[in-house]
Amino acid sequence: MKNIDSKGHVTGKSVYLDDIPVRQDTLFAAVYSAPVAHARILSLDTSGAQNFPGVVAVFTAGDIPGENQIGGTIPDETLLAEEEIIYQGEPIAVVVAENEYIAREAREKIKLEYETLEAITDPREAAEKGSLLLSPRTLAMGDASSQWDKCSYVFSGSTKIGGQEHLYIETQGAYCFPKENGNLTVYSSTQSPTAIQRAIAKVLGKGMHQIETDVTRLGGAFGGKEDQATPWACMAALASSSLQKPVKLVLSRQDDLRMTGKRHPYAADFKIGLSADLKIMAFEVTYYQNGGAVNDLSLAIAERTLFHATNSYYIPHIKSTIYSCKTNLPPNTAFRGFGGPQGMFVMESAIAKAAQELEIPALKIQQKNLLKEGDLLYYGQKVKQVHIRKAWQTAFREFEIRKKQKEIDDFNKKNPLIKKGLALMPITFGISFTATFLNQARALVHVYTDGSVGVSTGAIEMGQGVNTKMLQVTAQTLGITPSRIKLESTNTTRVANTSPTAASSGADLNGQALLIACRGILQRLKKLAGELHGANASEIDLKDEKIFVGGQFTGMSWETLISEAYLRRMQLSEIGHYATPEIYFDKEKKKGSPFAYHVYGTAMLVSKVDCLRGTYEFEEVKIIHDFGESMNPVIDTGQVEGGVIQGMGYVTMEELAYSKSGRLLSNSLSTYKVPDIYSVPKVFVVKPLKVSGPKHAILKSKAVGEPPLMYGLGAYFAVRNAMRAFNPGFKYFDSPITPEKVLLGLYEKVKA
Ligand code: QUE
Ligand code: MOS
Repeated sequence: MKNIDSKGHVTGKSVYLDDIPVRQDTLFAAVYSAPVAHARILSLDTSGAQNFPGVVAVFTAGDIPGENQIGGTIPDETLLAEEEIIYQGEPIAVVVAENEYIAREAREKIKLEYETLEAITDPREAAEKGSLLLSPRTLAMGDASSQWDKCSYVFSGSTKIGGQEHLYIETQGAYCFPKENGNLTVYSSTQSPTAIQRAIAKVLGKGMHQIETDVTRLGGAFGGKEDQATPWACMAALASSSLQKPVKLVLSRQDDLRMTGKRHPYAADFKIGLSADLKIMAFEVTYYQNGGAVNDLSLAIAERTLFHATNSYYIPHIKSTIYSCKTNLPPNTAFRGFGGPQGMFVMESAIAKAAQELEIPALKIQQKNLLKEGDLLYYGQKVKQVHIRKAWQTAFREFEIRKKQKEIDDFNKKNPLIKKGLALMPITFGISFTATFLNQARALVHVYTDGSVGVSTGAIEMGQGVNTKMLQVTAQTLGITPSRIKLESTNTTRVANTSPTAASSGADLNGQALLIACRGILQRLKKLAGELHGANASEIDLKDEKIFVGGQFTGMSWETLISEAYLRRMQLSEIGHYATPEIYFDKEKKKGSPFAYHVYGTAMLVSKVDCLRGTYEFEEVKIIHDFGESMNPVIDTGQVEGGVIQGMGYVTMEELAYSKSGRLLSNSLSTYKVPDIYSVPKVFVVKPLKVSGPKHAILKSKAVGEPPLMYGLGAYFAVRNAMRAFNPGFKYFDSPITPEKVLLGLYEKVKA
């Protein structure tokens, strides 16, 4: 099954927010935002903008009829700043004009007087000053502190890992229409239509039932539109509701880069203890998460960092602590992996450090400590159907790792200025929202009298192919051809109380709900077909649009059966509701089984570093990935490929730069470099691990959105290993490992 959107995408016919035909009386909004990162507002004068020709209105905090509050998890985030500015780019006013050019020009006329306050941009500094979003949290198993004496080797170190810009192709935006009786319809580029509905209701002092959110598809999101699509939709709604006109607000790329949060930068301290035979006996880690100015999703993200602190390894004694630090940066937010990459990076850094000190390849330590069936993860979950060893061994065999390493060593001996490096990156990633209540979904199916079918779910199509998967579930379950099925937009009026499409679980949760809905209709149809053909419902099959009794074609088609069902006044619609069974987490005891299952895999990455210039490329990336039983190998392989490249960019070339005063310096694509087609490895192989899929995965096809990103972390270690062949003692542990840093590291003097 091809992605049902591919034709629309390549012919330019797919409809995104900016493609919705604009009603003639539409007004356009631009956001006036904070020029500095931390300040007390003394006065705000919007008259210059108000009087600008073509401007219709300017809105500030005082114009909000409901609550000036959009915090998604805790109420700590204003829609428009009131007395204090807490990050550069924080929205202060919304200028509404006849067109967006006027709105953007007019906002420059706003006058703001303020008293600058000291800005914090560094998470360690924030922690020292007690600037935290929440008191530090700890997860533990065993007693790490009592183990150090018993270990043969103990190493400690520190590392930093940078943030990452989402760079969805479609920037943030919303288009809001006033409806009768104070109701509103908002089109938004969001992963969380219900969050938008809820926030607009709160800001306008309305009921959620008065707000309808509708989403056809997004031009990418990667977590950046989970919480942070909300402000723009609320601003458009505020203006639209007040002026009773359609209002469109779409961020320019520069505004988007400057105003929105990114993946959280982290700093971390670690201590790792190993036995003589390289078993990791104890691990202690403290993370400093750069949360930005408000919570957003930082606390949920911190939790996932703790859950992924051990990556794919069993460690009997471990203690992990995280400080979610409040800084004067835009609120950092969800990004593919959701805190997992940072946790796993620190674990791999600790192993790399130990390997370097012991003068052995890291893979010896990695291999010795991989999880096995029934091992207890330190948060209390027993791993079942654990495939990490199988993935590792398969990669070792199929990619001939030993031979490859030998080739690389020989190459490095012969070439003084070009060095290659190999790294293996195993991944183990938990699937489910860690907040159990979010693991629910609904789907609505209508069968029309001509036998065609309309499907609505809570899933947002953001390029990941979830609609194609939903169509497959429907076609397979009802036994009809895909062309009869339409995937409707995601709309809060048709499917209510949706969880964000996030946590890699969009297809699982919505697919299971859809399966339940389809089976409800199917059951009634089978009963009817049984009555019509003098058979039991259990003997009926619907396949290829035909009705079978005991495997024999009855001569009746799907269309005829539906029309018979309608004439008998049968219910041809169904809502399916799904909540992932069994998962739980006890916040008091800090133990539980939060994940429906884990996704496993192993990547081999080979880098080639030019030791004169500090530049590098990747010769090979080969992956054994656990798809379970993929329901769509083309889509799923695409998710792995995209995720790996995004992860490689994260730890190699993508470098966010802020000034000391909290201004984003890398505020355009000429100063923030992302991977392009030339960054793709020369040899790029993704092979499925041959395993069966778990029952909680949709049709046993495992979640695939986030896990592959973490393979990309291996790029950092592959470059490092190449650098060590040139300068064995260099100590660099921070990510990203940009060409500039590589060059410095290559020529760093080794202390005796
Ligand atoms: C509240 C939460 C969670 C959340 C959003 C909330 C939560 C959680 C996720 C999540 C996980 C992985 C992702 C992602 C989101 O979102 O617990 O985007 O990749 O795990 O509002 O408690
Ligand atoms: Mo999430 S980082 O939107 O899956």
